Amino acid sequence: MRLIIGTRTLSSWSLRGWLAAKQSGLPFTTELIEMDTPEWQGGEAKKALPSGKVPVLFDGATPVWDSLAIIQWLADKGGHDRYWPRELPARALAYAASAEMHSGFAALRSGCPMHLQQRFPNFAPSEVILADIARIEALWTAARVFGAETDLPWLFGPFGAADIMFAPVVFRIAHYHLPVGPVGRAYVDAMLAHPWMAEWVKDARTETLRFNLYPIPGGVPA
Ligand SMILES: N[C@@H](CCC(=O)N[C@@H](CS)C(=O)NCC(=O)O)C(=O)O
Repeated sequence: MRLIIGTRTLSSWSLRGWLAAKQSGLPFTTELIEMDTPEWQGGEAKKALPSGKVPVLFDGATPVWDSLAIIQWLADKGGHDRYWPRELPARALAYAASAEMHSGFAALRSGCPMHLQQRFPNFAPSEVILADIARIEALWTAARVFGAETDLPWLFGPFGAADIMFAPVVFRIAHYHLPVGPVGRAYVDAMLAHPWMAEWVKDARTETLRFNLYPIPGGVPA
């Protein structure tokens, strides 16, 4: 399998696709497209992707695009238990929370873009960003009722699809110094220490961003 991603520093959706591929336990290669270039919009690289966006997983000649579809494809191949809780009430919450993350939280996304080479110590979150964070922490708290039945720190116990979907939020909370309560803090700390998250950050910090509008004003090196 080949996974097409964007720059690790900026592409939050690519992080999800990559974590999903890692979680499958199946062999895959990663190919990075630099989207912060003048050639990207309207260029051949974009046209070669079904939706013009990353991540895309090519399983042989079959393309699967969009992070949630990639998770589902890999769950079909590698086993749903690798991604989704086995107990039905937990599974229902994991599906719903992941879908809510996939389609929601616009204020947090646009107000706090993922940037793994910068931190924003003086960032002042708006009311709508704080409301997004409160809702996310409520979802995490509900998930941890199930997760706490295990010795594992991930949302539903074993690392899975919901953790993959919320992974970029963890970086946003850490880099923009967003306020969270004890449940959120413990989860953020656990995720930041996860070896795959650390590997992604390490690789991100080697990237040179050439053409985009970054660095974001107010940021200091991470
Ligand atoms: N819903 C999609 C979102 C994918 C997405 O928006 N990817 C961004 C990068 S993080 C992209 O490829 N943008 C390039 C463009 O729009 O030109 C998913 O879940 O994968």
